[in-house]
Amino acid sequence: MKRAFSNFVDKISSREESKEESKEEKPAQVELSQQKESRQEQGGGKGIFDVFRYKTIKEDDINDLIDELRMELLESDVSYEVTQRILDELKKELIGKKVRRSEDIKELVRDTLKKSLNEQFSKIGTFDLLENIKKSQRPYVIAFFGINGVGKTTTIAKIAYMLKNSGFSVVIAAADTFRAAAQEQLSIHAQKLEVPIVRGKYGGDPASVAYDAISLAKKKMIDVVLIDTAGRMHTDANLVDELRKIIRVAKPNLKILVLDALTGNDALEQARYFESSVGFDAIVITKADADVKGGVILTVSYEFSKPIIFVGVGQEYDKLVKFDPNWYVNNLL
Ligand SMILES: Nc1nc2c(ncn2[C@@H]2O[C@H](COP(=O)(O)OP(=O)(O)OP(=O)(O)O)[C@@H](O)[C@H]2O)c(=O)[nH]1
Ligand SMILES: [Mg+2]
Repeated sequence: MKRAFSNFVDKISSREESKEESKEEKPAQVELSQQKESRQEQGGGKGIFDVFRYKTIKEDDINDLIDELRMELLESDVSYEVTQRILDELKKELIGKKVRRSEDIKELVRDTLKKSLNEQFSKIGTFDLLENIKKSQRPYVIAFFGINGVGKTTTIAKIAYMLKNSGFSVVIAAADTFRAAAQEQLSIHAQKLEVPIVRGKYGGDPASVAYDAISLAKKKMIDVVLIDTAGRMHTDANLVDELRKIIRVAKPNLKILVLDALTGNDALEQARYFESSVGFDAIVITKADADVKGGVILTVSYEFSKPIIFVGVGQEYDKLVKFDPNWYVNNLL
């Protein structure tokens, strides 16, 4: 299995070219197979020779290939449960299917899997942040949360940069009043990005920081409020209550869960925990530039059916890309 995320940045740039190529190739292939099919039909239709041309896939024909895929998905950090679910569905779809004897079963199995993963991502749908902001009332409020160190603050800075470049005005709410240096860290970003920031006092009430930033946005007609929050886990009971309060007070248009690609299957536990405590609307996956396999994307997509809107691919402000399911599936398999 290819490593989905390695060389992420390089692949992003070559992606458009390969898309163009495949666009040009496909119609020819489809045409060819259609011609072949109609020729076969003319030469006897569904006659007695069908048995020589077609066969029905049996479990034994695909068991080894399914085992191979199981290893690959698990090695890519897709969770065990999701791997089982995906492969059970794949088996159901393939067993009993009538295929040409000449058909390459290995290729068919992979293509069928790719198709069903793509269908899952289409079912979830994509989320266009800029479009969503455009059609919503102002200010548009986004709250970011996740466990310690996943990249919340960096992602906020990247999104502030992107929004500014797209012509939106932004204010950042530094509602992490828990970690000593959090306020300063965000102030440095705000200064570099030249966006206003509402700061809180160390140990102060983070919900009131969010409230003040929203009030400022209303007063100054600022388009978007980005709320940074302290990293927290389920063991931090006080911090969880505090996050609930921030959400209650800020009533964000969008609640973004930030997950670190490097955490692999732990990300699933984190997502479950945040879903049960405050709920979330969308996901950002960070640190995809590290040499990770990226199965976490498949796992959380199957478990939560929430869109992954961005993927962090580096520390700089411009290292945030839209998640492209098609590209991801093609690189995972
Ligand atoms: N390589 C890489 N590093 C990242 C990415 N996103 C964040 N980081 C780094 O991850 C580290 C932690 O990032 P922060 O943004 O401070 O994380 P946080 O979630 O706000 O952390 P806490 O506030 O302590 O919970 C920093 O060194 C960031 O530069 C990314 O997409 N790629
Ligand atoms: Mg932070």
